[in-house]
Amino acid sequence: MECHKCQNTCHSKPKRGVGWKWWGKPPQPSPLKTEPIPQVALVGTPNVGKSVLFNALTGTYVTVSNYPGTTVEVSRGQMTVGDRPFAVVDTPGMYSLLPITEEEKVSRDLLLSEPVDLVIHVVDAKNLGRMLPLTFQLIEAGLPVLLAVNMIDEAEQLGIEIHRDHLEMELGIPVVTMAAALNVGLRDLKYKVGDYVKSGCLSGTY
Ligand SMILES: Nc1nc2c(ncn2[C@@H]2O[C@H](COP(=O)(O)OP(=O)(O)OP(=O)(O)O)[C@@H](O)[C@H]2O)c(=O)[nH]1
Ligand SMILES: [Mg+2]
Repeated sequence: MECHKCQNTCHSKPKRGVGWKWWGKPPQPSPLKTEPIPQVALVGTPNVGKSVLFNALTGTYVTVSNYPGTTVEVSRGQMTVGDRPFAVVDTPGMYSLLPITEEEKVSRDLLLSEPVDLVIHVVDAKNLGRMLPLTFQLIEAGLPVLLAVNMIDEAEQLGIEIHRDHLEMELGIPVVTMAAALNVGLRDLKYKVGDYVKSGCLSGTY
């Protein structure tokens, strides 16, 4: 007979009535009640600084894997805002929600099939006009969008001014100006993400 204690064949008999009944199911630990981790997706056209921002937000513990059924890589990590963890996903560059390339298709599919609580649309401050059409598409798709106007360092050097308040008013979404490569504006970005969680919707003055 197989021993209930040592899993080996021996002659010790299990004591009945002690602890859980040896012939029944062991007591199951009560499932821990955990809050779901909100997911933030970084999206935008190629070369706007999504991956630099992703690395700055998440640090070193990231996983890189092919999106199911494709050879397109997607990076996933975690960041903490206040004391709350967030899942962060870095999507491949996309110009439109109507995909042409495999990368764009992956980004579109990810946004529409995964539970994404907040989309951070990263744009290049030097080329706002070319990038805002995607912002409108994301908003029209019903996604909660935060606009991260990146590379303000380069825009400033070219004499381009970004009127953040004006953009927020016109678009009706929160806007952050930043230079991810220089760690400028990251705190403001995290603050706005935290606001989103606290209020249940994106908060601000817009
Ligand atoms: N000057 C400046 N350069 C930046 C900033 N953020 C990113 N870059 C640079 O922009 C280039 C592109 O950055 P990535 O993070 O790879 O861009 P991406 O959006 O992930 O590009 P894809 O993965 O191709 O979609 C890199 O050379 C970065 O160093 C910034 O705030 N200021
Ligand atoms: Mg990238």
